[in-house]
Amino acid sequence: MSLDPARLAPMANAIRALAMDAVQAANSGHPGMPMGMADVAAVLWSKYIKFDPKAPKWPDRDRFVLSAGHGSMLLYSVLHLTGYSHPTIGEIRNFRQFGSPCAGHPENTHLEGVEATTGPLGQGLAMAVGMAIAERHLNAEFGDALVDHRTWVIAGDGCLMEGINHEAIGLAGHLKLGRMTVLWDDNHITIDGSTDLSTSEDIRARYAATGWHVVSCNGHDTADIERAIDEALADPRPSLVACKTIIGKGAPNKQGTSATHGSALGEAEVAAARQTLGWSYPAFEIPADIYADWNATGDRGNAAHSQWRDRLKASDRATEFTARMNGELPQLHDWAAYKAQVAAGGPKMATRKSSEAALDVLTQDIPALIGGSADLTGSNNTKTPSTGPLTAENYGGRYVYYGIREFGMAAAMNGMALHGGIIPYGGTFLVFTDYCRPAIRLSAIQHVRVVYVMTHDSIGLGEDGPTHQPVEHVQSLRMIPNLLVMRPGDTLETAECWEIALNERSRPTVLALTRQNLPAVRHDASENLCAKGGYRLRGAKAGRRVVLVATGSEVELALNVADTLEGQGIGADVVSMPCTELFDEQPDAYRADILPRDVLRVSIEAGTTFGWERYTGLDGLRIGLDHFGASAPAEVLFEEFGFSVEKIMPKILAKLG
Ligand SMILES: Cc1ncc(C[n+]2csc(CCOP(=O)(O)OP(=O)(O)O)c2C)c(N)n1
Ligand SMILES: [Mg+2]
Repeated sequence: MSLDPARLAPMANAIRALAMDAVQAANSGHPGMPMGMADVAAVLWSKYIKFDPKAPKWPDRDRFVLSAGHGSMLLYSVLHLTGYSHPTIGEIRNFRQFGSPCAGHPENTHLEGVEATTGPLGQGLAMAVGMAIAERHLNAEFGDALVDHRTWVIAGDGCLMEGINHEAIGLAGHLKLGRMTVLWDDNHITIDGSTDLSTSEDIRARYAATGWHVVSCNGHDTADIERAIDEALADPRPSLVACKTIIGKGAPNKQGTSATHGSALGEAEVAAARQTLGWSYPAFEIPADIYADWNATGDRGNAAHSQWRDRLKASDRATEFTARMNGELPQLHDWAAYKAQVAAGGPKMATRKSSEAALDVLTQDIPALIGGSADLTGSNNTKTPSTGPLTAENYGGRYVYYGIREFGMAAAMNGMALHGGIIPYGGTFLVFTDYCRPAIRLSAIQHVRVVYVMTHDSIGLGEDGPTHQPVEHVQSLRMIPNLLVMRPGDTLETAECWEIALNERSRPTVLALTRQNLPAVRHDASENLCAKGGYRLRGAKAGRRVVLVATGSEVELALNVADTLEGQGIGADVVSMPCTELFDEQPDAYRADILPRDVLRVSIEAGTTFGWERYTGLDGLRIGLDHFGASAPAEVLFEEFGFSVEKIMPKILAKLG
């Protein structure tokens, strides 16, 4: 079927008009990209994207990601015109105003139809790779009848220029994600001007070298766009469709220049654009026949959806599939027994090993768990017998070898979680959270359940030295809102932290885990005490004058310090604080009981002390590491840097006076 160019032109102009008028009304925003890609969008939704505005979340819809998130008005226009209940025209009029779901950049929490929060360039495309992985995996598991959709991306020059693009397309090419199509807004313009200012790269050659199919088209010739997309769909590889466009197309004096990128066109230019486009309607008014043509684009998806519903009804796996897509956890058969066994005691163990032991059980019971590591599988202990490799030959596997692509891994995990049906976890060294921090931040903004398994969490990793030893990382991750940062102190706490992370449906978690062995510090699994964030691990025996608050590997040290204090008749509580965020959410009375003000409060954590004043008070004592580590065996480093009973005792005694 070929589309009718005469019908597509006014449909595209409706996007152009809404974009330039909304940006003009807000006097803020980006008209150039929506105006430039309007023709491509009209073709894409008219013929290709499978969507149902009446049921925006049905699991077998195509996923569309606007990676060039600054062009948000393109997406808002399409959602409105195709008949999603939101955004309304009123909400579009309020583009970029407080309370409007039409935020400056698309936010997945604001509108159905916005599959991912985008704006940080490059990450949208990288998340789409995760969505495409999720689709193939669930297809392998549930079959064509239930899972059979595509992933579409609109990306700009910026998305392709960012470093993460290399990681993302490398992974997609390797995994042969042929159902992924990227439409590149090849307009030769970025904010500073022509792309000639900053790049001479042969993007087509780079994509081809990475295992992608590449095709070009004139992004303003709808028949040519159609030809190119048809070719992309026919090719088994993931496809890059280079759409040669003019940024701000339709604004007669500004099109083709960066002036249209990120500011209102101005009243005069908007009026001139109306002339040029032959668009005689007032701002925010769309003629009924154009609405009707846009609305009709949803008919294909609506029909596909109803056929899919029939197939779901007929499927003997309907309940399982629906629960899975709803993100529900199945019954955990062996978990309680596992925790009881751990509480009974065991050998000294690194918490990365404790995490592996927990994952052994959890991956057996929870098929949605898809693991992976950025080339540190043996160090992160992320692979279990239940998770075979997920490869181009076997998408049914449950372990992704992400390669040395930390940022790409984190973004792909966001995409998998956004897709639904998958709970992704992935590992690297904690110090390299810096390499994926922008995606961790997007996990938090997007409220997705992603678990970061970050091992080698302090100087305790030893000989690899300061480049590999996290110092500021735990504390700096705690600063990210809506992110749980957990530093468990033994095998039981690690199990509890995993349990919390998996039950958190709208928050990501970072697990900070040790390389070095730790003894068991708790032997009662009757209540998940980590869920309180911090709890009294051991109460003072003598009159309490000190509360020691420690996390992770330093809990053992705190217990030893407490023993020594008690030996001198000084009562000391030991508080284990695996997760400050959860502790902060406890009632005042609980927190006051755990951290009383009338005693000396001492924090012990092998990381920056910055921020621990919140728990020790300014008059408390903070034992930490406010400088980089060194290359030496772990025990030597702990001793040298003051993490020993002998070095801590005099500081406490001096404070007690
Ligand atoms: C990671 C990141 N860096 C910088 C920006 C700021 N920024 C927004 S759009 C843009 C230029 C993008 O150029 P292009 O993708 O070609 O978009 P176009 O101007 O063609 O619409 C920049 C630098 C951003 N949003 N994200
Ligand atoms: Mg551009």
